[in-house]
Amino acid sequence: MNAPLKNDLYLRALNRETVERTPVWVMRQAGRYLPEYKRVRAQAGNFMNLCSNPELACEVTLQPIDRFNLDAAILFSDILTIPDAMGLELTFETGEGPKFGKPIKSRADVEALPIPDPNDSLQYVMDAVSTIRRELNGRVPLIGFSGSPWTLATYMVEGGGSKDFSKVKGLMFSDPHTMHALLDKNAQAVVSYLNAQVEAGAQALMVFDTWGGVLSPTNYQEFSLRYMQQIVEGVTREADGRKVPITLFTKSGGQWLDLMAKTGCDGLGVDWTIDLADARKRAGDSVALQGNLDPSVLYGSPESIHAEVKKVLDSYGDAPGHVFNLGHGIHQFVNPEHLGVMVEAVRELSTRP
Ligand code: 1CP
Repeated sequence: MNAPLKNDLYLRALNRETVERTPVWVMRQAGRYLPEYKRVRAQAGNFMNLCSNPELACEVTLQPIDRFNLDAAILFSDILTIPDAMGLELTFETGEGPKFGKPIKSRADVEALPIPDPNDSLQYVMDAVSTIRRELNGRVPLIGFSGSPWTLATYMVEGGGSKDFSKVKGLMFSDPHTMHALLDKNAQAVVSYLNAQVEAGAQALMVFDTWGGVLSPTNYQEFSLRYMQQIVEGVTREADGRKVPITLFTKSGGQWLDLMAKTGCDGLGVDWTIDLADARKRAGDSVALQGNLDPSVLYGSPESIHAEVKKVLDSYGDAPGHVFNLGHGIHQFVNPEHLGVMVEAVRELSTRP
């Protein structure tokens, strides 16, 4: 049996309940800006060794919780575990980002892709989830996650990161049928992967659509949003008698928050290119919002960080349903003490009498 939750601010805020103070966590909160992360990463040898060792994955997940008392933990893993389990042969070369040995090149490649059984080739992720949940001992909720079908497809077709998305967009425009077959497989794989994470102990879910914002409005709906909708409809929404909220985050997707809210998700991640007051108007009252401090604010002085945090809190206003976060992942060269300043500012400025 897992321990009862001592701090459920994050879950209550996503449910748009009134909370004593605004909960805060940070995308990529475990990672290279933390010296204690770099030590464990060096011990593991490479990034995938770190992800596939449940004890080490648990250790780095808890590091930012111990250091900053954040209000949610996020599983330490990566969105690219799914394509790796599909046989695309993922490697991370130091300083170079992800690479696939066998990227998707043809219709036949898509047809041959298996939908991985999460309790087989992805069992290491489920072991990390259950280990982290046990070690958290009810301190804060654990967020499970995956990439969106479109964002996964960009890496699978490009063979790694990309600047212009020429291959994946080339496929999308020249052979939309094959593109849809790939996205449908990815969506099925994501649903069973997220459901297995909930089964293993994840208490909330997040879908990272990092590259949805590179699409035109109509193509965003057809090639990204539609498959996130499939995920919202397919995932477990309750476990142990409590709602399992799901948050969708399309980077550069501020103009589509209304459409995203209509999927029936619980929360929307918002980047820093839209004011939270506008974001609320667009998204409506059916969802909570997560965000949206510009990650580069953490390069500024403590005084400027305090002032920028205040602007974000003020732009959301007094209504319930705000989860404080950066508008994208924390940068690797940020001074960790500056994140401490941010977290303290959120606590101080958002505490309600
Ligand atoms: O050498 C290292 O230590 C690798 C750096 C690193 C880390 C710390 C990578 C490689 N992934 C991660 C962890 C990670 N990735 C988490 C852990 C949990 C946490 O937030 O603390 C999460 C949620 C992700 C998700 C992820 N991976 C996304 C979506 C979110 C986002 O930031 O946009 C994406 C796009 C990836 C792909 C990826 N993995 C790693 C890198 C460097 C990249 C980006 C590659 C590119 O530039 O396209």
